Amino acid sequence: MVRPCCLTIAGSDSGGNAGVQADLRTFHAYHLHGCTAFTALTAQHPEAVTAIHPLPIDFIRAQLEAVLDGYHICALKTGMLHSPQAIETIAATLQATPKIAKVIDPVMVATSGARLISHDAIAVLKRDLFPLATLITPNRIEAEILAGCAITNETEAKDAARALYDTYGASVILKGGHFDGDLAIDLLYDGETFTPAITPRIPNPISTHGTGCTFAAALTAELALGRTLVEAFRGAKKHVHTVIERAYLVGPTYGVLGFNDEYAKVRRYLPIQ
Ligand code: PXL
Repeated sequence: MVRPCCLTIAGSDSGGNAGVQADLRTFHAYHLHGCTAFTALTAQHPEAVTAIHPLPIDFIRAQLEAVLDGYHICALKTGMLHSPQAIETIAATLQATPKIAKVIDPVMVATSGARLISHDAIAVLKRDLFPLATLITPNRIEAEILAGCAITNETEAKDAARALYDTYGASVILKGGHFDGDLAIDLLYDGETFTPAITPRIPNPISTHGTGCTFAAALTAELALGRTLVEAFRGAKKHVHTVIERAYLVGPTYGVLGFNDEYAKVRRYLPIQ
């Protein structure tokens, strides 16, 4: 039996909280193998990104070509994509992979406030990559930039999700982690139905750095396991809640998201098509 694999196309976080490091940890929590295509290396800890080293475009392409052929990749995610040229190359390569579910996490700004994508790259993200997406996962700030409108309440959140779906034909999960309040409310729109997923906000968590990457990676793992969008949404939301709850210290003040092995027991691998 060949098991499904996941692929992450994203940046490296030297602190091991976010980026490819968070993605691989998440795939492993689901007992899935993860392939990687690094777009950039970052030097950082939870409070600052101190350097960014974009990888050569040819090398990004080479990584993708190396893994897309021989591994049974059922779902992929993208994270920090950085430059317009990187996005163009990734989109051109992914054109030929219609069977792979694609979670596009439009990463723009790190938790510390550092910009992880250039201004002109956002236009290319919309033009080239969003049309290939199964699912787009902006947080509120990213959704405001992408949809070009303010999101301050549920009606505006629904309008933005609908506008993104109508423009790009991809389902949208609008993450509510950046709203104030006692509840962390995320909203899935699949073109027909709005599905909320709600968890209580965890007070004073030891760490939340990397939750966006972890959520998108959990969605990718769930889709690789053949789950529906709604199942994947609920599963990934629960996963993120649990890893925040289980966050632990890895330095005097820095923490990292914890482990959630719950899904490891559930093995529902699909046969190769
Ligand atoms: O959380 C977004 C993100 C994605 N990818 C990398 C990052 C960050 C945030 O810091 O460093 C590499």
